[in-house]
Amino acid sequence: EFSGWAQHAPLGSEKRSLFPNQVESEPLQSKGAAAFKRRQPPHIIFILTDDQGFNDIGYHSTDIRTPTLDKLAADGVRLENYYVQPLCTPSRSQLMTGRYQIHTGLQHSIIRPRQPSCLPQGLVTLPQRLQQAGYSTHMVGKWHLGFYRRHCLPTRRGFHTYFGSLTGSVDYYTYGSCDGKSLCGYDLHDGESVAWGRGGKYSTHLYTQRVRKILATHQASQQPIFIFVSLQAVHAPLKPPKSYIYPYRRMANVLRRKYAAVVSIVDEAVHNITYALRRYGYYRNSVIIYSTDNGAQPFMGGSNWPLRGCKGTYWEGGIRGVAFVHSPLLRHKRRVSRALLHITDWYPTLVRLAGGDVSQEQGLDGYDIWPVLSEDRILVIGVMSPSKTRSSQYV
Ligand SMILES: [Ca+2]
Repeated sequence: EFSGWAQHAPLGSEKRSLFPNQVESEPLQSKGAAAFKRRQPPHIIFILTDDQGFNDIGYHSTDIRTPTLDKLAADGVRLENYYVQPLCTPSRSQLMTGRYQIHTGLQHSIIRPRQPSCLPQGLVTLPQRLQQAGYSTHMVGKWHLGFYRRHCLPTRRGFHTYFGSLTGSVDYYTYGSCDGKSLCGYDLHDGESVAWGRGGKYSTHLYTQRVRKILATHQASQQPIFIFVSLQAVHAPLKPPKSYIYPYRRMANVLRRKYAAVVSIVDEAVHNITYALRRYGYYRNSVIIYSTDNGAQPFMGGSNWPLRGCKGTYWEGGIRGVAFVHSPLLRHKRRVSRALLHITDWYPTLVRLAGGDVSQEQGLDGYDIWPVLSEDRILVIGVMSPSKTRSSQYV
């Protein structure tokens, strides 16, 4: 049963639509329980970039241009006090489970290609919960949560389909991935098979093409969809096509020039994804979340200015992430949120939006922040009681 937004709607407000942005096309029925007409939960598009720094998005930066991201953020809610982990694997494990990395066992560093480790089997994942809620779930891009056994693969951890790379620092064209200099391999996978012969195309373009295909073939009105677009951009090795570097040709720092081009390609990708969302009938009932996985590496052209530190550190530059939410379903849009938010919050938030219930889940670290995002409410977290039950309320 869908209870996501309705739960936070003011009581006795039949005169005001629960879903103000959709009232024109689909008016709610006027009497009694019928007013709470059950609707399809929203389509969820989660775009995660890799190593994008605080200063690496148009609305923060003076040298990088991201008109699409800027507009989506301006029309949605910009998250200016949002935290992630300083590295890929810990951050991604938190996103998938709603738990701090100390609880996923992935607190140390990234999972290296030869390391027999992965996201623990016993932890339920966000896409598994969304599948339970009736979603069609898809992942495109970088996994980096281990693959040493088949049960570690994205398709065994809640995704109906998967297309992407299982490791990090993969080449954007050849999909070659190395663990030191002694061991290299081809890392582009479709489902549980190696996607031989699919390389050669720049990954952000290849992944966008896949997302577009998923959106074009799925029936938006029949079933809610969750797509985790986990771009390998803007992580090194930076090899953007030359045409994207040209607009930044006057930038003195050559690394930064390439980096800016890689960010611009992400901007274009998000433009194409949102265009497809509109074209294929998803947009009006969608939630788009954009987030980095950790701070930038300045030695690779990224910038976390004005924050101190970088990727791999617990300074603000390593863990304060760029992020925003864009959705026609947000009640209070076009604003900047300075609420203290965390990457573990997406799990309970999205499960609730999907109509699921997290109240019985033990050990969750994240909180449902939809009322914070949508209605600008404040989440007050209580002191843990001796029974370790968590208390929280929205004011
Ligand atoms: Ca990363």
